Amino acid sequence: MLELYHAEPRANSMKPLICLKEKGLDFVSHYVDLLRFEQHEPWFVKINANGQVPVLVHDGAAITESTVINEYLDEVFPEVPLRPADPLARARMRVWTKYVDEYFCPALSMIGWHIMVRRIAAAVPKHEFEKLLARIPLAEQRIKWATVAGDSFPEEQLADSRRRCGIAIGRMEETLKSGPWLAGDAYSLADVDIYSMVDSIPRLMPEHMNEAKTPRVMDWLARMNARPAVQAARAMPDKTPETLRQFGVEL
Ligand SMILES: N[C@@H](CCC(=O)N[C@@H](CS)C(=O)NCC(=O)O)C(=O)O
Repeated sequence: MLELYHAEPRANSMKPLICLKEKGLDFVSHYVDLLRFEQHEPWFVKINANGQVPVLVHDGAAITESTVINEYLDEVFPEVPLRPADPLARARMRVWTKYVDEYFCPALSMIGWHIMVRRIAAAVPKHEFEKLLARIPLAEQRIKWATVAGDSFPEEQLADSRRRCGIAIGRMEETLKSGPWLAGDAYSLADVDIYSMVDSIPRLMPEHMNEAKTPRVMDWLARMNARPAVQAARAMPDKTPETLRQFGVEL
């Protein structure tokens, strides 16, 4: 049996949701409400000691890390392959998924936290927030929550993260000159993983991603949006309150 603990169909939660839908795999969906801080509750920390989504549970065994989850799914359920068979194309796919995790996602996440999570933190009364902070298992996440509950990130860091997002989109535009998908001829986990992040860029940083500047990325985005699996993933529960919906970013 496959179970997925996930939040809204965005960012790291979106990656395995698309992968599962592409493969047509049945799974039990466990929605974790990040805005109610369920990810730090003891029952969830028992499933993922980092207190973060997503987590795949396969026949009782928990697998964390969205990129690893997707590679695991592709290895165990290879019928609809999402990793290129050619070793060179597969290496290119992995360079992209590594790039998402190490470069693009941290930059985008800082912007998302600054814009949206700040508002979530501000809505919690101070004494309650202190208690919530104390139970966050990862020190880095505790610092991130405390930062947005305070003055947020310094402007130089935010500017650098915006710059990095622009670099990432530029790199996609360059890569798409030589093939329809990021790893070449075949649609792969590179597309799934980067789509899950890029999705919010036209809204948050339209200067980096638009028809005039990045036509190939816009075309790729339209092809991604048209995929039934992507549409099915996006149709998963989204409990973002109306007031925060316009930001559409994930924690
Ligand atoms: N490296 C992890 C990162 C997971 C992660 O950052 N999850 C976010 C949602 S996209 C989360 O659970 N945030 C809530 C929090 O840290 O309190 C992965 O790729 O799965």
